[in-house]
Amino acid sequence: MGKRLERARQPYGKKLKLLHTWNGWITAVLALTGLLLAIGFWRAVLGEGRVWLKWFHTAVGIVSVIPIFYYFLLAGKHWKLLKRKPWQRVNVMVVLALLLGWLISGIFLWQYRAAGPRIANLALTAHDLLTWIGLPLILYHSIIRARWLRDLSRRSVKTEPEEKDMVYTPEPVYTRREFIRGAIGAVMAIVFAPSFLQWLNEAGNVDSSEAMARIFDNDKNMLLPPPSPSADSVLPIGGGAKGHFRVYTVTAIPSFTNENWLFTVDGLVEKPLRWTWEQFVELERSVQVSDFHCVTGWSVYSNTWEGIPLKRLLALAGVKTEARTVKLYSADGVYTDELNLEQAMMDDVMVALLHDGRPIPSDLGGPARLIVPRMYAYKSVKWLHRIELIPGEHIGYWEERGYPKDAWVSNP
Ligand SMILES: Nc1nc2c(c(=O)[nH]1)N[C@H]1C(S)=C(S)[C@@H](COP(=O)(O)O)O[C@H]1N2
Ligand SMILES: [Mo]
Repeated sequence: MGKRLERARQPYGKKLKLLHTWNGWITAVLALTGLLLAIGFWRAVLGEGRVWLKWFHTAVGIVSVIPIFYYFLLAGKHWKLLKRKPWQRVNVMVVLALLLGWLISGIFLWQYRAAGPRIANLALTAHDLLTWIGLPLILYHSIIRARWLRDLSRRSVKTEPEEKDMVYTPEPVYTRREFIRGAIGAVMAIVFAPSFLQWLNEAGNVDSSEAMARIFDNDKNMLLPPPSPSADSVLPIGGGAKGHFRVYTVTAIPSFTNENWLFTVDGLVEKPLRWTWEQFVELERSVQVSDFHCVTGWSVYSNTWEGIPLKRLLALAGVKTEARTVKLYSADGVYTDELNLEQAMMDDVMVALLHDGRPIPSDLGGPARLIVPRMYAYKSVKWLHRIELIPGEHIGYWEERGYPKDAWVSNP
């Protein structure tokens, strides 16, 4: 009887151990890459590498379905072995719930277009929340796990009968191991708390004036005179933006002065145009309210943008009939994107100078950035300084690196 049980349990113990090792490594890779993607500091360091890291993170996430699936299969059997260890049961439950939560929210983030921005926003919030809460728990779990897994594999090669094997040996109330666990928990809290607070701040619908005051500190531009907001912008008519911009860039954040900033419209136009900052702020501006969606799952709603509609600039320059594409250049010297003429003529495509009544700061693409409300934000070129009309096609920076050429937000 004992022999048979032993034989039956041995492969199971081995399998579970192997699964744990695999799952541990996969979770570690996902956690590491996920943290690099989520923390603004690392995003800035990564630049272009961010998008490759995102694909890698997504691919590993998809592969992780296999061990998670097996985990659930084995969890049932495993359950009996933990009969007298309620905390380890809780532990296993929490880990399974976390893995499932990450998996489901991750699938929505991966399929962000089908999901639409609202669901992608929720999925990103859940994914981040699970990370900030779950990662410390998972690390804590891996310490406990190491212990019972050791016990388990020892048990499965023992020859004693099961009853004796399962005897519960009480431990001192406060063991050295528990002390170590507690200490590690405290260190984790210290490491994660600042990031968690930052995330809370970004995810919450921060009061816009406060948010802008904070963002305003990030303005390294020194362009004079500042654009003075119109009455609609000061209000602002959108009621203040809801959400928080995550700063994206593929270069160091550029900054400008009146000396090194110029805005040009050239290529296939009747009349090439060129403005200094002093001239550019004199152009007539409009105000519009629109939402802003990034493909990574975050949005900022009800932005009041003030700027010059792109179609007005194109009309001033006079587009030649051979022109097919409007190529957009960032003054960072690297980032470009494009719109076809029909898209560029949409009323709400704007070269924006102000957001909620304040000059757009340098980290968010100021002094002038494009806004294409009906498309994902990778079309909204930051530090826009040149518009060229070209006869052929152009493939934008992110499109060249795997983003879809069709950037329409289908169900905002
Ligand atoms: N020059 C430049 N423009 C850019 C990008 C960039 O990296 N460089 N990122 C794009 C992407 S993917 C998004 S989501 C938005 C982000 O705008 P924000 O950094 O102001 O939040 O800018 C877009 N425009
Ligand atoms: Mo984006």
